[in-house]
Amino acid sequence: MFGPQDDWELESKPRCFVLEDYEGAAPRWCPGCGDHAALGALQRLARDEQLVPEKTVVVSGIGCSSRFPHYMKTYGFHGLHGRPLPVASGIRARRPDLDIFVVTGDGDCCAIGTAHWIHAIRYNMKMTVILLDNNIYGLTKMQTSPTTPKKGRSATHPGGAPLSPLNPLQVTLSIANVSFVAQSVDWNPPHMYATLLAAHRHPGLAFVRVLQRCPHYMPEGFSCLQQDPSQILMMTHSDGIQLEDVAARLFPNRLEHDPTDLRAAREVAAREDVFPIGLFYRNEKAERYDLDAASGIGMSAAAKREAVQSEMDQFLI
Ligand SMILES: Cc1ncc(C[n+]2csc(CCOP(=O)(O)OP(=O)(O)O)c2C)c(N)n1
Ligand code: SF4
Ligand SMILES: [Mg+2]
Repeated sequence: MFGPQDDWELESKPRCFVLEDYEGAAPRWCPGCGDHAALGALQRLARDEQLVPEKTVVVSGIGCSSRFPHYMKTYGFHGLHGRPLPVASGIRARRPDLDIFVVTGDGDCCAIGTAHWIHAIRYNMKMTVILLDNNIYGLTKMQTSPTTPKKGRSATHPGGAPLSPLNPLQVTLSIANVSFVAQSVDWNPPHMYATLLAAHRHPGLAFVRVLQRCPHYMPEGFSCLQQDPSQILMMTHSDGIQLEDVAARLFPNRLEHDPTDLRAAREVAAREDVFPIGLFYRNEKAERYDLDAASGIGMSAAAKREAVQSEMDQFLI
């Protein structure tokens, strides 16, 4: 006899995801590029949080760092330069069930994408935003970016960048309704992982800047920080980024910082004598535009169509 029988039952087995379930195409970044470490951290996070691959989406703009979606075996959107945040916001507005990660670069986010960055922070829709900041435009071969240090040489400023850099942390912490800001470094995977995990669990837009090495165009980029870890100031707090002792001891220079204190967060972010890492600020009660969008305006699709039609009828000639 053919066809389904009445007594058939479909039992779906619980799924268990392993690292390979998140591994997409083989990365084509240069050897030693910090993007490799960030990719590994995100894949481990996905595995440890058991994110369902078909319910996870990685959105990016354009740049070396923005190649991320190709290397994650999840849904992805490798979009337009500077526009990952509006794309991710659109996805979030209609799909509250998805885990959304945005990967962007210092050019993508802090130059061409600046307006979107500011408004996305204020809208505070749930997503994890990872800014891979290598202080340069990598993909287009070494132009000055907004975060290139003053006097740093580049293809556009061979004599050295004439202006002081923009500080993405200070900018983000000054935007209305900001709800989560943290910083980490690609060369300490446990810290980067713990930071991304805290970001992913945050109920709102979590902004994480990762200092990312670009050995191809910025070979000395962050070498002073790697050689002398005392130049890094690790923020600690019982509500901050939790790190095991074995990883934490690499950062002897510490500061107890309460992540609910926005004014103190801004002061730490402005420091130029050290590079602060850890959680600057977290406010789980900040307003969220995606919750508003999900509840809609209380009208059915048919009622909306009718209302639009009656508005349009006013212009009939
Ligand atoms: C509208 C538009 N303008 C310019 C470009 C050229 N462009 C592509 S990537 C890029 C800079 C990328 O720098 P960043 O975001 O720092 O990424 P990285 O390569 O350093 O990871 C630029 C200017 C483009 N693709 N589209
Ligand atoms: S150019 Fe720099 S940022 Fe781009 S892949 Fe190579 S090392 Fe990474
Ligand atoms: Mg860059």
